[in-house]
Amino acid sequence: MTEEFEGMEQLRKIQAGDVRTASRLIRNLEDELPGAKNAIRRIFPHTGRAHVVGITGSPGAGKSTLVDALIASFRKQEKTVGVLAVDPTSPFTGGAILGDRIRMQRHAEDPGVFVRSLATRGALGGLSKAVGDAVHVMDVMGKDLVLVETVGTGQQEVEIINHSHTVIVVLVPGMGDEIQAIKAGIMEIADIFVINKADRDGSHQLESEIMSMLNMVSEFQGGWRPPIVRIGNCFEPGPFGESLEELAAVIGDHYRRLVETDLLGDRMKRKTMVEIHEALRDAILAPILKEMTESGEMGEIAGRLLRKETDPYTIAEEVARRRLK
Ligand SMILES: Nc1nc2c(ncn2[C@@H]2O[C@H](COP(=O)(O)OP(=O)(O)O)[C@@H](O)[C@H]2O)c(=O)[nH]1
Ligand SMILES: [Mg+2]
Repeated sequence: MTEEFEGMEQLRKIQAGDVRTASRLIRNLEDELPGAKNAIRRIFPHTGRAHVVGITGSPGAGKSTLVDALIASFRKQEKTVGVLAVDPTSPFTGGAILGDRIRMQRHAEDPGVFVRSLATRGALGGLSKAVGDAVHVMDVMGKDLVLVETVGTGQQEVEIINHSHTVIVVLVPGMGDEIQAIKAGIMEIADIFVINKADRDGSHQLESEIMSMLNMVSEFQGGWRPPIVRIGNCFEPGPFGESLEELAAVIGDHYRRLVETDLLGDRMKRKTMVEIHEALRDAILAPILKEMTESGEMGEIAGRLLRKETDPYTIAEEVARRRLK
C-alpha cells in the first residue's frame, strides 16, 4: 500500500516536471535498481508525447556544441527540451561529459531545460535500456523535445539511436567518419545529415559522397530524402546561428512528415522492438549468463572451446535445450 502510494507520488512529481525526482529515477535506472523497473511500469502508459531526436557522430564531431545551440533555438520557439548525453565509448569520458555540463550550464537555470548524462556500460545491453527508460522519464516530464546525444561507432550505438524518431548523423570533413558510420549501419538510419565544421577543406567532397550514396536509394520512406545541412564554424556566431535555425526547422519538418505519413507509428514500433529485445535479454539471457558465470560453467565452456572439443553453436543449443524447455 505505501509502496503503491510512493509510486503514485513519484509519477505525479515527474509529471509535474520535478527535477530531483526525475534525476533520482534516471540514476536508479542506470544502476539497474529493481524499484526503478517498477517506476517504468507506472510511467509507461503516460509516454509517447515527446519528439525524440537522436544525434550521433564521432567523438569531437561537435555534437554537444550543436545540442547546446539547438536547445537555444527550441527555447526561442517556447518548446521545452530534455537532453540525454550518452557516452559509452571510454572510461575516460567523465571529463568530456563534465565539459558538456559546464557548456550547457547557461541553460541550467531554465526550468524548460533538463540535461542528464549516462555513461556506464553496465550489463548486456544495459546502456541502451537505460537510455530508452531515461527518454521515457523526460517524455513524462512533459518535455516537447528529447535530444539524445551519442557516439556513433558500433552496434550498441545503433540500438541507442533506434530509441529516436528523428536521427541526425553529424559528419566532419576529412575525418573518414562516413566509412565508420557505414560500417556501423548508421547511414541507413539517418533522417538528416549534418556536415559540421563545413568551413573546413573537403566539405564539398563529403557532401557529394553523401549525395551519391543517397542517389543509390530507390525509394525513401514517406518520400523523405534525408536533407544535408551544412553548419559552419561555431565561433562565427552569425552564420552558425543561421544554419542552426535551418537545422531546427528541418527537425520540425521531419516530425511533421512522420505525423502526416503515419511513419511516426513505424518509428514508435522500431523503438518498441528495441525495448522488447532489451527486456527479453534482461529477463531471459542475462540470468542464464549470470548463473553460468557464477557456477563456473562459463569458464569450463571456454576451456572446452579453446581445446576445440566443441563449438559455440553446439554449446548454445545445449544451453537452450536445458534452460528454455
Ligand atoms: N573549429 C571548430 N571547432 C568546433 C566546432 N564545433 C565544435 N568545435 C570544437 O570541437 C570540440 C568538440 O566539440 P563537442 O561539441 O564537444 O563534440 P562532441 O564530442 O561531438 O560532442 C570542442 O573543442 C569544440 O569547441 C566548429 O564548428 N568549428
Ligand atoms: Mg559530446
